[in-house]
Amino acid sequence: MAVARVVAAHGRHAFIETEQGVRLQCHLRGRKTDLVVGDLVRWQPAGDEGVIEQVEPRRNLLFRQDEWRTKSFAANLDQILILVAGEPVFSESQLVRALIAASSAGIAAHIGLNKIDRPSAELARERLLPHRTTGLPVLEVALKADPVQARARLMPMLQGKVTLLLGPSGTGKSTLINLLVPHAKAQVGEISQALNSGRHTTTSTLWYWLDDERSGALIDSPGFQEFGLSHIEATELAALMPDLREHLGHCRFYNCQHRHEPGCGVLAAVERGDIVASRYHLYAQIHDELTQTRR
Ligand SMILES: Nc1nc2c(ncn2[C@@H]2O[C@H](COP(=O)(O)OP(=O)(O)O)[C@@H](O)[C@H]2O)c(=O)[nH]1
Ligand SMILES: [Mg+2]
Ligand SMILES: [Zn+2]
Repeated sequence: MAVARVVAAHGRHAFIETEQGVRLQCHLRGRKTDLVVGDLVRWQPAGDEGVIEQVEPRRNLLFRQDEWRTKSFAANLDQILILVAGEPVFSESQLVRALIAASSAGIAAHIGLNKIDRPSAELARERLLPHRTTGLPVLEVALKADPVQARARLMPMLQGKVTLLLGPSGTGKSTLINLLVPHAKAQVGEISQALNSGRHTTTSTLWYWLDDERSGALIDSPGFQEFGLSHIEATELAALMPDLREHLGHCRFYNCQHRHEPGCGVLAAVERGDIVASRYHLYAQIHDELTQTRR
């Protein structure tokens, strides 16, 4: 059976791309699972459409989960790029949540700071400093104001890789796609038309090739807001935040939750200023959420 890649998905319906580069509509046989962009599937032709018989095991899967539902972004990723800007002001909580989800899924992350032509970039730069300090790459660009430089800064990181693009709306994701993806509209025209017709008017997650050789790809995805982390264990949370992780292993109690315990190495690091207080507050906030959520 031929193997193909899912380039757009809606539940058990999907667009796949064959190894020859042909895109066609498919549906998944049975009720096994939902399809996700980036999935590799085994399929067979059925009329002018296709039937997916099997989803290959996923190398990784990025998803968010709240009390009520799980929403997958994409599978089999090399990395994520979270695009933020000085305006609209980004939520540190959302950014941290996306980074925690990526870390938990074993997916490398980069941050892109867009609109550095604007005075508001200065404050954003400052807010990103704790991330930069943990070794997270922050690439500064002005996708619209200086596209040549933006391309030069982003392409080396994107080339030959599958990258999921995330970020709040209004930060420049579409601008990035249009700048870096050749024939972006043509690549997904038919697909977004089909997926957005009828009742499914939400914009969808879509796969774009970065080059004609089809070696690198960008996946554009909505849904950065409300980044639920119910799938994370409260006890593993600290290890998923690099600046906290660095101070683990020095607590008096082996099962320390780093909240109010005496002799806690993390709290001591916050005292000393080695962990930024606002970062610790986010930890405490998410930790509360994870210990209170009904499982
Ligand atoms: N000042 C400035 N504005 C930009 C830049 N890049 C994008 N924008 C603007 O930001 C707005 C939102 O961009 P868009 O790509 O639609 O963001 P999306 O919602 O993330 O897809 C648009 O008005 C863009 O023209 C930039 O480098 N500098
Ligand atoms: Mg957009
Ligand atoms: Zn502790």
